[in-house]
Amino acid sequence: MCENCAIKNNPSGTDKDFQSVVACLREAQTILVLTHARPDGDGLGSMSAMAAAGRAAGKTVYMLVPDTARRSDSQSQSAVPPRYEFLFEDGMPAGTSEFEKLADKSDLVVVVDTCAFAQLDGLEQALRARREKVAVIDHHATAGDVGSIQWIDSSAAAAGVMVGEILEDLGWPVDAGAAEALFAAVASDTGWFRFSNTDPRALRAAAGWLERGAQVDMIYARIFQYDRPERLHLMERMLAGLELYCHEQLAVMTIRKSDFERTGARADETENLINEALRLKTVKVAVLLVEQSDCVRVSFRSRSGIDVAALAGRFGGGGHARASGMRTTDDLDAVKKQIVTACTEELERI
Ligand SMILES: [Mn+2]
Repeated sequence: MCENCAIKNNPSGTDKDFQSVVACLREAQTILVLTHARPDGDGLGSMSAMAAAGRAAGKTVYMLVPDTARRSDSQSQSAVPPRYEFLFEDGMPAGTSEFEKLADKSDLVVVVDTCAFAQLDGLEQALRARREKVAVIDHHATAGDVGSIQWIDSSAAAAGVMVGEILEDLGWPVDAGAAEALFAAVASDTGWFRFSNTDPRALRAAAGWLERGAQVDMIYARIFQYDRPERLHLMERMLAGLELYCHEQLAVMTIRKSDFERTGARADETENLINEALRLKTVKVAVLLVEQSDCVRVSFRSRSGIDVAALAGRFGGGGHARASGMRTTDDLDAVKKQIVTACTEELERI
């Protein structure tokens, strides 16, 4: 079923790329799967499903999440945010310090949901040194050259859709747990099937995961109804500081170090908060600036007409047309000013 949509609908990736990744996975006996730093549901769900299915197929599979940022930015114990811990009941992913050891034990290193060294904190050198055995599965428009084999399909709603198609082709067993991880991946990146990237390919894949036993209400509760009061208080402060520009078409929000200190919220608890600004009917572009210990992280979302991947690109970032991001070590207020100017130019153009 999935093969029908997998290959024909990927204008930016090719059938050959898909087949190359499948062939490497089939051949490898020991595999290290990793995703990007500050991981989201798509990266974590894709990684978890690939590990579970690979192990069920008799492979040895290790998982890893770069965690150098975590040490400075949050008090949490792991690079995996608590709302996604249910994806790792059989064991948590390793951290950056174990990369070389695990990569050298593995025949294949698979990077999911990113193709940018900027998202793989602290691993660039070690990955480059092993490039010949690195494969990438990603759906971001801003592609890098992390792997010697790469299947990049920017038309895929989530990396989870692509991983599902790969597992289907490999014939690796996808049990209820793996199906849940894939569903969580796609549900996260589509905002629970609300964003414009929601397409028949993603919905058909999701239906298949339900058939395999994924429990939708449980996944929803674990991802979206798992907040601590600290996160709601952080949101309260963020909304209190909401600024609107360009006839209310541009929404800008900030979360400062002092907001984390006052509320006790963690850096990972800012995930999805930017979407709150899109409740406003006039807003076409939303920007959230988050001040962290060593940098300012900026997220962009757009509703239509504006390519925020290009906007973030002006500041050295990237991502998707409707969702992108960047990082800078400049002062938050100075960056905000530059971004408001850039967004205003874009909004005046359309
Ligand atoms: Mn993704």
